[in-house]
Amino acid sequence: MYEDLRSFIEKLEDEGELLRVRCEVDWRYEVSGWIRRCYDMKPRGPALLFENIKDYAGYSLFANGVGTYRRFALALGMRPDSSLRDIILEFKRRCENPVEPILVSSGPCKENILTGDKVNLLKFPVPYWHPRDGGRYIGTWHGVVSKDPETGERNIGMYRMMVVDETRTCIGFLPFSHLGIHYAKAEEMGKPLPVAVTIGAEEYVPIAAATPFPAGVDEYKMAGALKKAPIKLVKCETIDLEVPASSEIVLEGELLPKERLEEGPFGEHTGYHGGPVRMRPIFKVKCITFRSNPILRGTYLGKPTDENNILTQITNSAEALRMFETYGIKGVKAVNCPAFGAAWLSAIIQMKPYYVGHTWDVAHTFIGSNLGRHCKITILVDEDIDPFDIEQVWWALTTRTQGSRDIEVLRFQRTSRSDPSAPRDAPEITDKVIIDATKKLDYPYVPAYGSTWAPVAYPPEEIMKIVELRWKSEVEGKKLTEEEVEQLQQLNKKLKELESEWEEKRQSLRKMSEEEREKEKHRSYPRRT
Ligand SMILES: Cc1cc2nc3c(=O)[nH]c(=O)nc-3n(C[C@H](O)[C@H](O)[C@H](O)COP(=O)(O)O)c2cc1C
Ligand SMILES: [Mn+2]
Repeated sequence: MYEDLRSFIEKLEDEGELLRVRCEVDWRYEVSGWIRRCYDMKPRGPALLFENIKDYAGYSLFANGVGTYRRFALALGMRPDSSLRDIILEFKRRCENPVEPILVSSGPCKENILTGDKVNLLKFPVPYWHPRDGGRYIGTWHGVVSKDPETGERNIGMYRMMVVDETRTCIGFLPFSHLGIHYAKAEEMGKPLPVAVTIGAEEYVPIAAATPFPAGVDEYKMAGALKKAPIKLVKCETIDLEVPASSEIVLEGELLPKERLEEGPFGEHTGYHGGPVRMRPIFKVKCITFRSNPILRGTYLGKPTDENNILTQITNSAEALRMFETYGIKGVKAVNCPAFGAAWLSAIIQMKPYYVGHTWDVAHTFIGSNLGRHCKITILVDEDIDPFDIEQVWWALTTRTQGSRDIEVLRFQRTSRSDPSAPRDAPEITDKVIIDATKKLDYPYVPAYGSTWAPVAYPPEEIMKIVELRWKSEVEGKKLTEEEVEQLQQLNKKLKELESEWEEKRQSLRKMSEEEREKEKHRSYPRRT
């Protein structure tokens, strides 16, 4: 497990997953161009360490660290070829065992300390990500730390931060985010809210900060769960908050009550400059601490599939499973929030429906949760459909749904303003669609099928096993082992037994009464008289 961002970068380099960009790159839009090129490569390109950013000698910028499933697996210390499904399941399993952080006396993040008029956010190579952005965004892959002013509960969230000037940023948190709740309470008390920002800590921290854990959960504990070891924290210099000792850069300050400034637009997670300029709370920075030769961790957000979409696909799919378990909703087998659909905006839920209406219960629970807050399209599929294989999902959509019965449109649901299709006069409101693409349980039971739904046309298991063995011997020209020869004999024997069963089914299916025959004749070739 990695103690800091630098050891993860080294690991990526060992694995051939890192590109050191040594030529001079402009922080105006060009950094984004390099990252974009890596997103668009097939297969997706490497993580990037920019070592020579124009005007910023001695500073570097790291991006696209977990922009592929391979690198996300490496970040978790898993085998790089782990499947997406396994990464999600491992993520979920780890989250079941939170690990308390520990407080240490000092750490690399204290190597340099700036206070008073030395504070300058533009000391760091903060990119201008898109020409249409409202400013330079220093916070794109980080953790914003705050405490509930009433209860003292700690929260770390990832909310975009636009530099206003040397000592101020806007923070783009939504009102239902946990920072939003802390801030609302502080503002009611008329008090500033102390806030610290950690940039470039070990990747578990920003990953946990971006995961929609329930309110009241300390994300440092969850980062520890992902790390399988405690996150080492140090006290801030000027406020009563703790930050990871390994952070490359730490900003300390406060969110001012009642004051707002223009923030945005920004190239957003939906893939658009979807939202307008917003009036956002102001973060006044009083102190900056940083490692020598700091690495600014950032990410480029834009048209899917960006690094943030990959992250959100994993975090939200895993958290959805935990949420269903916590609520005691049975039957859910897997959840996939596809990265290429901007992760937050759609979900495919694989389940085994036990009763008529079960699918709707599951979908409504998801949409009503913090995870489904932006989810516009929720698709429910059966156990035999792999939710990670969009071809299979498409087949279920085309063959297991009837538009008028299986598609429900919920109107006036909450969302963020980043979706350009939202109504112009009410952009926080969206329609949400549920598509039940499961085999319906309320169809008449067909004894010959043994089910309410048409059987899938696919050769029996035994036949496929026989073909597998014969393929080996006949096509690949390999000699079967004694065990395999024996297996083949057993399979052929089983087939003989099955044949009588199949014949019986065939007969019962084909048996028609005289009345049914007449009816069916007319149905196939209608006659007027
Ligand atoms: C790259 C990135 C940028 C994000 N930007 C924002 C943002 O600007 N505002 C916001 O409310 N959520 C944003 N999110 C989503 C939040 O990080 C996520 O909902 C998280 O759960 C918030 O923490 P909280 O649940 O403790 O409030 C972003 C996520 C990622 C990965
Ligand atoms: Mn939280």
